[in-house]
Amino acid sequence: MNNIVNLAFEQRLSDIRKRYDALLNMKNEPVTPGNGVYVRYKYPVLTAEHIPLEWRYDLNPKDNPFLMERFGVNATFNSGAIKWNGKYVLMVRVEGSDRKSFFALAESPNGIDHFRFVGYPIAIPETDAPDVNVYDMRLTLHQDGWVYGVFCTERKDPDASRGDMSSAVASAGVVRSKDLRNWERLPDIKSKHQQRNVVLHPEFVDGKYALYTRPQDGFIDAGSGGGIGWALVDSMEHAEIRDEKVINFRHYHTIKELKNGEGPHPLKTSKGWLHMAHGVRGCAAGLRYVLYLYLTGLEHPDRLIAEPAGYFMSPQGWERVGDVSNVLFCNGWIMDDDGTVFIYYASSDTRMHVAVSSVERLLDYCLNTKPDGLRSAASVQRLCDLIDKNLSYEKEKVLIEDNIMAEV
Ligand code: M1P
Repeated sequence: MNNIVNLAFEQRLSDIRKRYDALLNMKNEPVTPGNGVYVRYKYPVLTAEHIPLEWRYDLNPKDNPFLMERFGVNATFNSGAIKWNGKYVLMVRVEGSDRKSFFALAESPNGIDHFRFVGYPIAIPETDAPDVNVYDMRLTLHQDGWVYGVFCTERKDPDASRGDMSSAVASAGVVRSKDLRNWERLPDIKSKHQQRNVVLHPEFVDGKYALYTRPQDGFIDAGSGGGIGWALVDSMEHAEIRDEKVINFRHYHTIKELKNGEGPHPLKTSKGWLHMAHGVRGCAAGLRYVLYLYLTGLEHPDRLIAEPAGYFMSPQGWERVGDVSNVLFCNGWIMDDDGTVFIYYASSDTRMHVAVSSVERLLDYCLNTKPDGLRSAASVQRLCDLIDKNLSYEKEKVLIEDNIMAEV
């Protein structure tokens, strides 16, 4: 019997390893021609199936004769990103089948495939008030030399009524590191509102640390918080958001009418700070999360320069389906020295993808796409202007071609 079990164990392990190796070594493929702004890649860069076998199984046949999973992973999504020692590194939100999220690092040599988890999951030191759930870390290599990770820490609402097992309080937790392996926990950022999607700007502004914030009335509801906020704080060791002003507003009947939130920290470009954010609207099917871009001043990262109408990316095809369907979320991107931008986005709170663009293209998109006119008539006008432009260009082309023919 033991022999039979052992043979079955070995066979199953070999099958599982083969499948796992094939997944990790799979080459990704660009989906061309795309829309000219970015190119999506066909396969997700990380899924629950990418979790190392040593994390999921007890590999000792005596203790786990059926070779069953001992630790279930539900999803790998909403990842921070950073280029580190030449590798493309993601700080992944891993969600166990017990619904608790935690962080783990995955890296790739080229940014588009061969991502693999490294080392152990990250043990985030706790504060005096233990976190119940931690997620959505944004990584910022700050001018002060530290890599900061700002994430959402969630705890049960102490004012929840008896029997209410859902109400929670969201705050911004902070860790910092010099090697991405050892993380020092700093006090949570103090704020009079609940906060999610808090992001640290990479440079000092007026000698202070600058934060993108998202004040919200409740755990889910951004309510009277008008959009993405901006706050300067003296120190990250005892950060407190006192004066917060909204720098990117929500508007009626737009892709971000219900709420919005800063994505990763903005990228510094020759034309200004390039921001990625998510916008949320409600519909009969529930909430719909899309990604959008906006540009702010180099000297004044809190001043809007440009914001194209509508979304930059929306869930497509099977990206629309998952644990929380109809969601794209991005909290990590990497800009290479040659201007290539790797956009790491999650679909439907389930898996991670990559799309590739360049600073030049993203700036062109931001500066040459008209802003939202906020009315159907304005959209029609925008479209008619484009059609007119194309028709007159066609005429001009015909004239030029006629002239050339005449000269010949
Ligand atoms: O489920 C969609 C997203 O919902 C929240 O984002 P926001 O605070 O902007 O609504 C977060 O829980 C996020 O992790 C999640 O992807």
